[in-house]
Amino acid sequence: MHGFLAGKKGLILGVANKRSVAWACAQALRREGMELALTYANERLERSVRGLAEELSVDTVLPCDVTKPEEIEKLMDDVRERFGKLDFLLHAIAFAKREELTGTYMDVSREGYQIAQEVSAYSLPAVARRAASLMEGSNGSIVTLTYIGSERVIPNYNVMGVAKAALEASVRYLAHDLGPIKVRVNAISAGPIRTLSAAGVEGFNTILDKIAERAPLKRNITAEEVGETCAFLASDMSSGITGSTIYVDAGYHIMGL
Ligand code: NAD
Ligand code: IMJ
Repeated sequence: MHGFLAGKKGLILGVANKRSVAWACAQALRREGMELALTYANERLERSVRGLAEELSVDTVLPCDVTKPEEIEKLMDDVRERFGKLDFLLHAIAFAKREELTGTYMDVSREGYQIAQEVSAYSLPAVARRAASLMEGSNGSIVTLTYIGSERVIPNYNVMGVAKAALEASVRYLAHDLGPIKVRVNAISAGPIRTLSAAGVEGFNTILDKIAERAPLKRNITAEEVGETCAFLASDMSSGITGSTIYVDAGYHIMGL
């Protein structure tokens, strides 16, 4: 298969359904010739993810709930067996309890804070460490997804904003750790996209309207645009970029007023 990712092998964590940002990334990576493995978080998602994998002629579909260390271990063993090496890892995972994503941040519970951090932030170093040994000597690339709620206050994003701040800091520390073995680590800060993770967010339509009004490009972004940037960061075209957060947000983040 031709394309600028031909010969590369990638692992994608975070496909749930057709709307998932990770699915748009998978499509772009596959189109450019990358061989892929997809994971699903639990049995409820297995059918959906297997169906999507089939659409892209991806035949490696493996379970991985990132809160279970033995599942991460098993995943990387299976990837080693299947692929022998790894060139790319996409981390597109976030979770907080729904009750934490409304009201004041101040009222965050100890448990709610821990869960958001564990699933949305700790999971990156947890998978990166195990993926890194498979990436040695292959100009590897690791990409995660973040949101501007890590740097500015977005009402209701609350504990997720704090977890994304930790995630972005992790990108920098991981870039420093893995630079010597030529593995790059970057984040894409995406504008709002209507996915399962955005469903039920209070005032989501109003947020989309405000972005279209204020962002330099006067519109919202698509999951496909995130997919294209993901393919760029996976490719050797981005060989000089590591530790960065790249905005795919129609320019919204530059605005002051
Ligand atoms: P999504 O709901 O499709 O994806 C979230 C994924 O996280 C799902 O596949 C889910 O299975 C997975 N997940 C949750 N808990 C997990 C666990 N314990 N183990 C393994 N996987 C688990 O929604 P999405 O919008 O595509 O989200 C993907 C990423 O993009 C998230 O990190 C999100 O914060 C980020 N993001 C989304 C937006 C947006 O507006 N949708 C904007 C910026 C960044
Ligand atoms: C999420 C909450 C509040 C405001 C929000 C979002 N805005 C956007 C999102 C403005 C764009 C989506 N986003 C960037 C996320 O990272 C979502 C993470 C998320 C969503 C849910 C919903 C369902 C649930 N738990 C969740 N955990 C994390 O139960």
